[in-house]
Amino acid sequence: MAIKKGSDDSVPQQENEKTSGLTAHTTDSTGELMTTNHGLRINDDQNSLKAGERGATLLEDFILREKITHFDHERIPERVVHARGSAAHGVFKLYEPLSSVTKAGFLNDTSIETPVFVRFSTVAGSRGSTDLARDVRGFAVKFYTQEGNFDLVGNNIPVFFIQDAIKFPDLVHAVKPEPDNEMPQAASAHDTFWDFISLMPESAHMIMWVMSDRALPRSYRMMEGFGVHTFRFVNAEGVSSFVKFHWKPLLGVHSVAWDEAQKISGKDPDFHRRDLWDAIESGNYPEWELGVQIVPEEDEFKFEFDLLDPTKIIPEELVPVQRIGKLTLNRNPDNFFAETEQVAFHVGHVVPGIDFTNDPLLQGRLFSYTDTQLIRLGGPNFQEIPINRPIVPVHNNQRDGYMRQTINKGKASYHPNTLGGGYPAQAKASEGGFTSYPERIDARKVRARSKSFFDHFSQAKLFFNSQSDPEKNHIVDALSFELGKVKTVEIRERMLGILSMIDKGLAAEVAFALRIHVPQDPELPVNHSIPADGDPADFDSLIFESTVNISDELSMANTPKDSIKTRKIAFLAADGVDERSVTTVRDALQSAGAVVEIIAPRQNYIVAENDVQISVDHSFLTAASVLYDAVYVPGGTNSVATIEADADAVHFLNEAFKHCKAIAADSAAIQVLEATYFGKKLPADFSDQTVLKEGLVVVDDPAVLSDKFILAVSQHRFWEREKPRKIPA
Ligand code: HDE
Repeated sequence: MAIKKGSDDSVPQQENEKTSGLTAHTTDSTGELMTTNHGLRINDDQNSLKAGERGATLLEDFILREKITHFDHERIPERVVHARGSAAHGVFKLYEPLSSVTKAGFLNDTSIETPVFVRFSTVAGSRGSTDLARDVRGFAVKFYTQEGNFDLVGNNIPVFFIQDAIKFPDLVHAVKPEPDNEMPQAASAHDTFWDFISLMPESAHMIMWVMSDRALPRSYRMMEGFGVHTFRFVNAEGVSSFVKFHWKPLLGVHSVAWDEAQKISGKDPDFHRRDLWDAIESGNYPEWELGVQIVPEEDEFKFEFDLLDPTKIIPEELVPVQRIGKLTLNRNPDNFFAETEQVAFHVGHVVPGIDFTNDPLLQGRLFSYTDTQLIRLGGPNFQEIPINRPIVPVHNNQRDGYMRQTINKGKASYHPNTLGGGYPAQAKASEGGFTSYPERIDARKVRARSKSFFDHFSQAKLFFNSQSDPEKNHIVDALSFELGKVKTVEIRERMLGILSMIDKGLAAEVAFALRIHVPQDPELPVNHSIPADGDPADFDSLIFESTVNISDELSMANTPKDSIKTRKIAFLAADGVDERSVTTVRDALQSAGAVVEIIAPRQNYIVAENDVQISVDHSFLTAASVLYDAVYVPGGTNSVATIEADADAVHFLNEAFKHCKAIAADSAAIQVLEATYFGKKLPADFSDQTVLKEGLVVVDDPAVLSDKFILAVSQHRFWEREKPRKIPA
C-alpha cells in the first residue's frame, strides 16, 4: 500500500493484513521501465559514459556512480549470533481464551488470526555457513498483535549454556572460530569451546542436548521450540502466574545422523532453507501448536530447581503442557534481505498480560536486542522497516535519526504539551497501557548467584536417562567426535570429569574412544567463573535429587511417527523400468503426502519397458542419498541391470542403509540390493516384522509393497541397525 498523502497517521501504515503480502514499500517491476533511485528513466544500463568508444570513463556518469555506490553498500553487519537463518510468514490462531491467566488480547480472542513472521537459525556459523552444523537452532516468532508486537525469541532446546547474561560474550567467543586463524566455521568441535565448557559446570544440561540429535534437525518443520526462560502471565485482575512457552511441531520431532549431517553440508548446505521454502511453495504449510506450562505464583518455590534458572526445564510430568493454539507458516518472504535479514527481534517486545521474571539471562537479553539492532541496522529507526512495523499505529515523541521515514507533523515533539493538544496522550491500563507487574523487590545490591542455581547435574542426568539406547549412543559418538577434535589433553580430561558427574557409563565410553582415563573420583567441579575475591568453595556445584527420573517427552523416540507427509523418497531407475512398478508405488506414496523424485543415470527422462517416457528429477550426479528420507528400487530387467552395475546407485543404497532409512525394492530388483554392502545380510523373507525392525521392504506386488513401505517411512529411522556400529558407506 502506498503511503497515504495527507493522512493523519504519523507513521505510514502498512496493510492491516500482514498476510496479504503487501507492505508499504513492496514493489514489483513487472511491466515497468528502469529508473535511477531518484526516478529518472535510464536509457542505457549496459555501457558507462566514456570519452569516445574506447575512451576513459567520465566522472560525470552519475548513473554509473549511483549504481556502484549502492552496490558497495549492499552488505550490513551480520548478526553476531544466529547469523544464518531462514524465515516465513504465517498466522497464529488461538484454540480457547486464556483469560484466567493472561489479559493478552491475542490469547483471549479466538476469532483473531494474528499475523506472524518466524525466523529459524543456527547460532555459531556465519551467514553463509551450512544449515547442518551441530548447533542449537533459533526459533524466533514475531506476533503482530492488535496491542503491538510480541516477540517470542526462543530456541529448539529448552535450556541454555549459562545462567547469567554476563557470561554470554565469553560463551560466544569460545564457540566462534578461533581468533588467530578463524577456524573452524560453524562448529563447536575445537579447543576454545570445550576449554570454556569444561570450566562451566552449569552448561552440563545444555551440553547433553547439544550433543544429542536435537542439534541435527531433519527439518525446521520437525523441531520443537521453547521460550527457555520462565516468563510471567498477568490477568485482567492483576494476578500473575509463571509460564514456560513451547512449540510442538505437528510432524513430530526428527533428526538426521551426524555422518549424514556432515555430508549434507557438502551436497546441499541450504538443506533446511530449501526444505522450508519448498514445503511452503508446495502448500505443505508447516504447523506447530503453542504450548504453555503454567505455575501459579504461590508455587514458585515448590520445585527442587529454581524457576529463574535457565539451565532447568519443568518436566512435563510435574506441569503438563497445555496446547493453546496453532501456528501455520503459509507464505515465503518476497525478499530475503528486506525481510529475513532485516527483521529485528527483541525479548523486550511484550504486550499487556505478558511480563518478565528475574531470570538473570533474560534480564541481560532485555538490554542486548535493541543495542545490537542499532549497529546491525544502522540507527534507531529500524522499527520503521516494513518487516518490523507493528500493525497498529505508532504515536510518540521520538524523532529524527538516520534514515527516518516518518514525516511527523506539528510542532510538539514533547510531553506534556498544550500546542499539540496534549497528544499523544498516555494510555490508562484500561485503554491497553502497559503496566509492569509490581513484583516486590527489597534487597541488597550484590554480584552473586543464588545457591538454588548450583545444581548443575540432576537435569543433565534426567535428560541422559530419558534417552533411548540409540540416542544415548549418538551422544557418546558426538562427545567422542567433539573431544576427539580437541587438541589439549587437559581439556579432554576435564570434560571427562564433568561427564562422569552426569553418568559414569557415558564418561567411560567417551574415555574409551579417546583412549584416556576418566579421572578417578573427580570432585564436584568448581565453577571457575568466580569473582576475583570470591572463595571457590562458595561456587561448588551441588547435586539435588530430581523428583522425576525419566521424562518421556525428552526422547525423540517417543515422538509421533504416524505420517510420511512431505518425506522425500528417491526412486532409482533407468531405461527399461517396469512402469507399473514405478507408478503404483509413486501414486500411493504421493497420496500419503510424500514427495517422490526419480533419479536415473542421466537427466531429463527414462523410457520404460512399455516405451512410456517417465520424467527424471535428478541424475546420480546432482542427487545424493543424504538428501532423501527413503529409497525405492522398482523392477524392470534392463533398469535393474543398469542400476545394479552403477556404482553411484549402489553407494546411494549403502548410504541410505548406513543412515538407517527405509529401503524398498520390487522383488524383481532384489539383485540391486544384493549388490550392496548390506545385501549379504538380507533377511530370507521380508515379513511385516522385517519392516518394523529393519525397515527393509521387498515385495512383488507393488500395491502391497506400498502399504508396507509407507509404514516403514513413517518410522523415520531404524537406528537399531547401527548395533554392529560399523557400517561403511
Ligand atoms: Fe540471543 N541474541 N542472546 N538468545 N538470540 C541475538 O540479536 C543475546 C539467548 C536468540 O532470528 C542477537 O538481533 C544475549 C537465549 C535468537 O533474528 C543478540 C544473550 C536465547 C536469536 C543476542 C542471549 C536466544 C538471537 C544477535 C544472553 C534462547 C536470533 C542478533 C543474555 C531463548 C533472532 C540479534 C533472529 C539473537 C543476544 C541468549 C535466542 C546479539 C546477550 C537464552 C533465536 O542481541
